[in-house]
Amino acid sequence: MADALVVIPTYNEIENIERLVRNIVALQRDFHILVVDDGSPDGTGAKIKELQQAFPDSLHLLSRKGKMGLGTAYIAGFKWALKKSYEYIFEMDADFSHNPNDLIRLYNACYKDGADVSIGSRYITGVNVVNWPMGRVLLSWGASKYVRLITGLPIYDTTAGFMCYKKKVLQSLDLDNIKFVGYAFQIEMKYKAYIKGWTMKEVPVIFTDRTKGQSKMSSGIISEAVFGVLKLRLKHVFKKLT
Ligand SMILES: Nc1nc2c(ncn2[C@@H]2O[C@H](COP(=O)(O)OP(=O)(O)OP(=O)(O)O)[C@@H](O)[C@H]2O)c(=O)[nH]1
Ligand SMILES: [Mg+2]
Repeated sequence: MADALVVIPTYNEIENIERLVRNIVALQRDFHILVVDDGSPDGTGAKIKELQQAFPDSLHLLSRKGKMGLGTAYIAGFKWALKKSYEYIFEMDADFSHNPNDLIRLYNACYKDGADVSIGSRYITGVNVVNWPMGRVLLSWGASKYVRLITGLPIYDTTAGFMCYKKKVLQSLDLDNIKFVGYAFQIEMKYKAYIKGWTMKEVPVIFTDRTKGQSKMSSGIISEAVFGVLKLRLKHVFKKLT
């Protein structure tokens, strides 16, 4: 039985998902996969069901009715994972922004180096982002700086979505009380894990912009992050953060 599960939220990723699944299954180490699909109109969920014939033990699907946001998809995936015996639970995008080979480096940061949380980080050594327009790079890099300043979170890439959590970390967080859905979700999870005292290690990765499929970025997601971070900090100051 594999000890690692990669949770991949999908919405309309038909152009990416099969290749991604095959890449992960072909890795040296055994990773199981849980795709959390929000009823993608392009048939991403149906494609996973088809691939399950080839990978019945390692590929799992959680189908939800409609698009409910990245944050709630991860929470549903984490809850699913905690009912099984996985020790290492990963977050990963479906669009090849995250290189599947880096899963092993994230795994080792927890398994060998003993971190409780490992983070695939774009900003440890400058800015390791390929193909993003300058405006988007500045937004993301600036957002990470802003979050560090406000929260004191000792992480360079605070909005990273390529991560590994040890089971005990997810068990220690009140998953029903995670409030945010977009980038702020990533910040909230890291901040709450940090406050609990879990150790975090950043692993440098190169992030590549999607070449296939459509982006789901929106201005709502950005403003949630800007104000959400202030809210998190204030709640912690007033000891209301759970
Ligand atoms: N289940 C689910 N998955 C989602 C939802 N929104 C985004 N995703 C998935 O979350 C991952 C990240 O979303 P992206 O659209 O790549 O967002 P991004 O990385 O900020 O933007 P781009 O890379 O520019 O597209 C992808 O695998 C998406 O398919 C959602 O509402 N539900
Ligand atoms: Mg993306």
